[in-house]
Amino acid sequence: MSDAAAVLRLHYYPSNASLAPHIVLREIGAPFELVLVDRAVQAQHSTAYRRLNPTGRIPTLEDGDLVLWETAAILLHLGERFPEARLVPPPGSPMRARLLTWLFHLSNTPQAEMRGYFYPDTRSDDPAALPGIRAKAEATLADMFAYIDTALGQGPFLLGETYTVADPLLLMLIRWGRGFARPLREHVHLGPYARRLLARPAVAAAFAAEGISAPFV
Ligand SMILES: N[C@@H](CCC(=O)N[C@@H](CS)C(=O)NCC(=O)O)C(=O)O
Repeated sequence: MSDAAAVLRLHYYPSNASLAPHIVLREIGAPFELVLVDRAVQAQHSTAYRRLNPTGRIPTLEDGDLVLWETAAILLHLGERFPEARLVPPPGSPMRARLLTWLFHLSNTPQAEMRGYFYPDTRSDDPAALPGIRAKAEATLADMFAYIDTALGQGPFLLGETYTVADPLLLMLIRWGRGFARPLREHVHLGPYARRLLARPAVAAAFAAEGISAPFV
């Protein structure tokens, strides 16, 4: 069990899946440390990093003695650990169930599909197949985000009036889709939503700390 005074340490790489928990840490306002996992030297596969996170993926959160990986799990953990930040609805409530639905959906479905777009070489050893895999992933993602855009509607947030840990996750995915033939920001609701989130001081601070410059989405 971690205690509130334990050191929070987020292992990150700029604009990777660590961006969502990074934003949440800044929303919470508790002290934390950022530790760069230097992908330029494949540090995510180093023995030292894999000791923390055997999947060799980013992010990892250290919360005192607790070591946690999987973005959505980290988001939920942070929300529960700092209830005063009101970033997760109470357990057992209908809103909590909706939050769980979005966290699981966003990470299992569009986020997982993004790997086909960014890392098509993980899906085939045939170099000639890679452009087709990438294009198919982009088309699948366009369908997924058309649904998400409709579900979001006017929002203002994914769960309606309440900002939750699911919002930085969706913003991160919108950012990742900025290079699509139809960038995700061009969906009718996703664009204004992303701009709304980017205006939050915690979001701006996380982007700045990671050295992310415009275009943000
Ligand atoms: N389901 C995992 C996926 C994490 C993931 O794929 N992270 C990417 C960066 S965005 C990564 O570590 N890529 C490096 C690699 O696969 O070697 C999570 O959400 O934490």
